[in-house]
Amino acid sequence: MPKIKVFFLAFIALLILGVSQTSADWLSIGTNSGNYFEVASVWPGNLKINEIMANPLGADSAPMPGGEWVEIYNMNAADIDLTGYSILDADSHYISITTANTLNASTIIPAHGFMVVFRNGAGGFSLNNNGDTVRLRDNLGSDIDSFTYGIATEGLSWSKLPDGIGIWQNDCPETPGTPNQ
Ligand SMILES: [Ca+2]
Ligand SMILES: [Ca+2]
Repeated sequence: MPKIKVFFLAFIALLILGVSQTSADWLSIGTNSGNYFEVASVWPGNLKINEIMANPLGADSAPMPGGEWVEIYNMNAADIDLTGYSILDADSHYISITTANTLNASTIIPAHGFMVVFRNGAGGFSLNNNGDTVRLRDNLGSDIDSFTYGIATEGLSWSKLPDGIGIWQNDCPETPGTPNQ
């Protein structure tokens, strides 16, 4: 067999091994489906800051369900546990995502679903009403999404339209835990 052919076959073999290795890595992330393409869509980058209530009616530091909050949208086809994730403001003050400050008292964000994280009276963390940066940090300390907004009108949201993939718009009706409008 000519050398070039041997190298070519070796290359193809490596390619196949590489693909199956990648497939195994995705599978190790874990979903209830063996479908490669569905599994491959599960990654933290598919978690998006989706709506920001920086200037709520009433006190901005009020306990939930009042006060400031941030909605996250999960573009993955699988539930993800956000234990250890946090929301940060421009000053790097942060709130950790726990069962005590989420809308449904759960750290699990459903597949193609929402999670609302409330400031819930937290001290240092605050979303300025005349502009701020919101960041979503994962459990390994990496910022996986961020958005810098401008003026926040009282009682109205900064929202991504459509959810997850859309353009940010201000002065939207608040829709905590439901599709943006
Ligand atoms: Ca505020
Ligand atoms: Ca919403």
